[in-house]
Amino acid sequence: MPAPAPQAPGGAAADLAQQGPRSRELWAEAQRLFPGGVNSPVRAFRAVGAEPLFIERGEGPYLYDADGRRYVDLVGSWGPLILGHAHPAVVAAAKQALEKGSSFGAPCEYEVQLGRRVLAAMPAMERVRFVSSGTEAAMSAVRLARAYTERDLIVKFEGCYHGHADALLVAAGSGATTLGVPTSPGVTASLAALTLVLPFNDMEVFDRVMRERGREIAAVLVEPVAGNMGVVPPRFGFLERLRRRTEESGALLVFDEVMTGFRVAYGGAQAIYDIRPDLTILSKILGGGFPVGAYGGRAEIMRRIAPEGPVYQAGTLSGNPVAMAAGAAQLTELAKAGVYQRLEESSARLAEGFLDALREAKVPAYLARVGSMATVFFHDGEVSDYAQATRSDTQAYGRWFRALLGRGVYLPPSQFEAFFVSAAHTPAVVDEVLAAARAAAREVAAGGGA
Ligand code: KE4
Repeated sequence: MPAPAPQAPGGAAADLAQQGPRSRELWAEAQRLFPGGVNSPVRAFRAVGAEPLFIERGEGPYLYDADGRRYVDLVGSWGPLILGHAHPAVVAAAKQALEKGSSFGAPCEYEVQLGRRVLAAMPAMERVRFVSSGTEAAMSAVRLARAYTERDLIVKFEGCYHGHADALLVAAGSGATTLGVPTSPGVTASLAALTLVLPFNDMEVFDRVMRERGREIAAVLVEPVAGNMGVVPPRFGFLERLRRRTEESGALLVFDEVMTGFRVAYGGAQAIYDIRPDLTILSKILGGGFPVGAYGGRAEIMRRIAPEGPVYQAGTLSGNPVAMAAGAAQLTELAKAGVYQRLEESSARLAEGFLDALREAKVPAYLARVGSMATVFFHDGEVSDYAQATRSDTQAYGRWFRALLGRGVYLPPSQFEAFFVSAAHTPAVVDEVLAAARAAAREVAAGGGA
């Protein structure tokens, strides 16, 4: 186990939650270079009353910031690092590919190696197309669904996030909710009017809309386990209802498994809930930490995609050899026996330990978890939809975030995100986190927090 980085003098909680000198220096320059100083909004830590740490390297379950301080990472780059940072098999595969060239803009064997693994993992995907991000995959799937059904309307659910394509940035979760702009300026009213936003987990409303407008609907998009309002699992029967009503109406059911794919099970949420979607969107774990997205589904639908069909979609770095090699190596490791069992055990212990610590400190909290993705909501009682999620105490979450960061544990900087446990989070690492959590919970209860 790597030696712990030098803690702040006296190990005072507050110090590790503050930027060190090198992060401070880089942050000053970054704010002169990038909007808000970042290249993706949620990283700016605005929702948690702190300033971001610049990360220099990751190793297994740990992140090391630019000042050499060590943190247990529960973000995992927002999901991709399910094996932990710099896993030897992933690094070796990426290095080997890179030494033969970084990009060819031509078919390569690595694409076949990753494509083969994706179709074997998710039988509902008979054809797949690789792209470079989850956003690109989602926007392409929407275009394909509209072309295939010759309909315009799409349905999404409040609090679900499918990337930042205009058609989908309506009542979105993740950073859009975190920053309070669920429907972004710049998305034209005419385009937003083609996106119907329904309450997640509400079958009555869904039934009514499908009865009234089902024949106009091209696709129903859903995160089968919502992760972008915090983790909100589907109510019993909800996904089956989406499947049934879309089949009845001729709309396509599109599972956005960017977060859940290879996370909640090797076969994704569609495996654990036993639903065959018409199209699936993937990213994150698929790329082993490199920019990879994918969309795929029934062959008769996917045949509409150029050059086989008329629906245009293209990408210079789609199927990039280095990214494909890293993704294939990560999936190869994940397919080995026992990986998901160990992930389940460590995730259950860590999440329950968080909840016990907060209960002991008499802080109202609700835990939602599916496999190794989870959220602690600072909410008194169940959270099963967006309205409940957004009634959480985000100030308390900020105190929890800062109190844990100050003790060397790096949580997602938003109440409306999932935290992720990796295969590198051994029992000893989980113990480290839970020791910090017990102290942090007392700090939250006292209304403190650095
Ligand atoms: P990207 O375009 O960020 O690769 O993927 C968009 C996306 C699509 N679908 C789901 C279910 C997703 O969770 C995401 C992206 N997730 C966020 C975090 N929840 C990415 C973090 C960020 O925006 O910086």
